[in-house]
Amino acid sequence: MRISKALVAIGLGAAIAACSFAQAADKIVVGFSQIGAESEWRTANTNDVKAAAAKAGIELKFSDAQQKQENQITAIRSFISQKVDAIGFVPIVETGWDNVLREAKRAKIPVVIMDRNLKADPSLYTAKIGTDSVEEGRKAFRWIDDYITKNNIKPRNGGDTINIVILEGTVGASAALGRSEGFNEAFAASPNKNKYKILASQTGDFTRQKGQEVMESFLKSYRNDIDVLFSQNDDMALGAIQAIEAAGLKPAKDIVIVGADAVKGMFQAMIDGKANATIECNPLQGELFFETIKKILNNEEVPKSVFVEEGVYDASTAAEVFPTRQY
Ligand code: GYE
Repeated sequence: MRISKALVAIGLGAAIAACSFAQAADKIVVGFSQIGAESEWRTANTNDVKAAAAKAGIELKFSDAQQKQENQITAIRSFISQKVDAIGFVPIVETGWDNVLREAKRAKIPVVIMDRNLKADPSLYTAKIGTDSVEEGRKAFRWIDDYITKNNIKPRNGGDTINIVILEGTVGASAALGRSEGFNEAFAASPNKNKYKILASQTGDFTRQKGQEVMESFLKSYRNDIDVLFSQNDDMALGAIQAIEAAGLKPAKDIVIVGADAVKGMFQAMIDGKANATIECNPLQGELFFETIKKILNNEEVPKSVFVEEGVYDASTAAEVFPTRQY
């Protein structure tokens, strides 16, 4: 009698232990390496990933690389040694990922790329979720061409060409390379191509501070010649607006300003009459990212590459659209 009671107790205890162990083991663990916090867009992306992980019941190991590829590689290696169920990361630049991806593959840990694109053998990652930066670049040039043509805007310096300056994103980042590629492609394809000239194009590293500094230097050389600014993200455009005002010029009037991302700060600038348009880049990728990971871990098929949806917004609708913006 005594023995059997003890056995029951042991059995129960073991069952409870097994159950809580199984529960812990059931929770999917995902390691995620983010680039950093260089822009309003990036902050929205990070917040979205964290919220989506919580909503999906996923344990997220989040690592901030402070804008350094080597920190991302270190983080990914540490996720591999912790034997996480899946790894996600935003490639800060396109190249240099092969070795660490091979290590993840050898450890049989699926990798899902988020936001930016990379150049690596497709067998080294399972899926990619992101934004179509080439298309964003095309949209930017087309918007400018349309606006200049419809409003019959003439070169400020009385010359023959509408002069454009470009603030590029982080050197080597797909979001910068793609936006340049799409912009140049649409430029070359435009029937109005002879009307435009790119005066200067330089990186502002996707930050407000650098955007301001580089715009200051553009204005030093070409104060009276610049007609259009295409900034490859909104943060750099917001920095540039400060430089333009400091130089005694009127943003959005003397210089047409087009950004990319469609963050709230840029909507505010459009409402204030200081910016003209922004090409949307959607940071809300978390839900799809974790859904994809769950499918992969369930051995379901997932598309190799998915682009999230994106629009274009300009000053004419900014005030109306602003309250609906999520980031
Ligand atoms: O445009 C920029 C950010 O990779 C698409 O990175 C993203 C870009 C975005 O810092 O603001």
